[in-house]
Amino acid sequence: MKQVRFTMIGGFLGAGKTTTLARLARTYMSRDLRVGLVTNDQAQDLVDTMSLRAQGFAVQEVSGACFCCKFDELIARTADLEEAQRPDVILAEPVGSCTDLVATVVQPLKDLYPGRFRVAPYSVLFKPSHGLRILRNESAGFSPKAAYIFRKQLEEADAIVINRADELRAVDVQELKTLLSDEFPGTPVQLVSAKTGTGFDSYVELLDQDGAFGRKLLDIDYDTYAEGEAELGWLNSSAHLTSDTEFEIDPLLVRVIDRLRPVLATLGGEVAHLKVIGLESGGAFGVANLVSSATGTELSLASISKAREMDLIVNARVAVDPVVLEHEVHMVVREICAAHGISAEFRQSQSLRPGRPTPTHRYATAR
Ligand SMILES: Nc1nc2c(ncn2[C@@H]2O[C@H](COP(=O)(O)OP(=O)(O)OP(=O)(O)O)[C@@H](O)[C@H]2O)c(=O)[nH]1
Ligand SMILES: [Mg+2]
Repeated sequence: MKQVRFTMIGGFLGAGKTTTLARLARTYMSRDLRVGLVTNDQAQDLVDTMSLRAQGFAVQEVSGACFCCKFDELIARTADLEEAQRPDVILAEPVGSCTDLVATVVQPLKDLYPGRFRVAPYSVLFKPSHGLRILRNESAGFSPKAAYIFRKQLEEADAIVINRADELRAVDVQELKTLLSDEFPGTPVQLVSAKTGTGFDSYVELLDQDGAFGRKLLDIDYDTYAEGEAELGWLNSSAHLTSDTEFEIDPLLVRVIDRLRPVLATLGGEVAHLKVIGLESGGAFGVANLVSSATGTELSLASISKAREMDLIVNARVAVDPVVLEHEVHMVVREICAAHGISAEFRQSQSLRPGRPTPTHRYATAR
């Protein structure tokens, strides 16, 4: 097997990892490189996998736990990609509530598979909506334990990549750069927009570097980490929608998020990321997102299509009881569908709080 560049892109829930993976994949493909992607989640029915596949990429997924706890499955899924796609580059997206990835994924990859993978610098995307408040030591809507995870993710990064340059004011960028260099001195900070591509030339250059990367091992308290993760209610639900008359896909997706926003606000649970994909049998698809309680609904990928039959998948990561989350999501989807003469049949639903991470490997010293 040829040696594959393994590039993992970290960052908190909703930071822009999937958008970044898609942009990087297109960049590498335009250089005639073959690319495979690996997604990861605590449960099945991943919006990210479906959205990336619908965009035409070769994607494998590890579901049921994070890469660190399912390391062997990560290796098996990359082997599937290697066999089928012969990729030059594998881009991997870990779960956004996961940290300690250098000790549990990067180091084992380097140590156990030196001939198979050439591991890229580990970059972590910075999510401004929650991150600015966390770095200012203000409440971001989560408990201090979730903020602890957010900080640990940045601490182990070879480079911190501030995302959403298209939205940030110059004054916020300046403040963020100051806060980041005070708290993580010596860590390079870049500014990008995964949406527009701003800053990606330098980002790709950074990811192409080889050297003493992936060596920042954390001193981390797994109790705090586990409790911070378990604060989040996790829901992956899929429904099949049918209607006698055609309905527009995109407004329906936006309506689901718009309606859930006040419902979740009433419950007092901060939204980490709420995403919904509509997949029509002919291949049309759209994605709508909400990345915090303080921001607005985004139609990140528009289908500009109508459907009579469609799969609707909701992935929600919100600081509320997962049973309540499931109930509210199902109610909202049913209500909206009923109002438009659409019948909605829920086929699969998993609601949970992430369990305590028990990594397959954990390196205490860097190789
Ligand atoms: N304005 C703007 N929006 C962005 C940018 N990058 C990502 N987004 C939006 O942010 C939302 C979340 O992006 P994703 O790429 O799904 O984030 P993620 O980190 O993969 O999220 P999880 O997989 O849930 O952890 C989507 O609505 C994206 O369109 C950006 O640079 N600018
Ligand atoms: Mg994602």
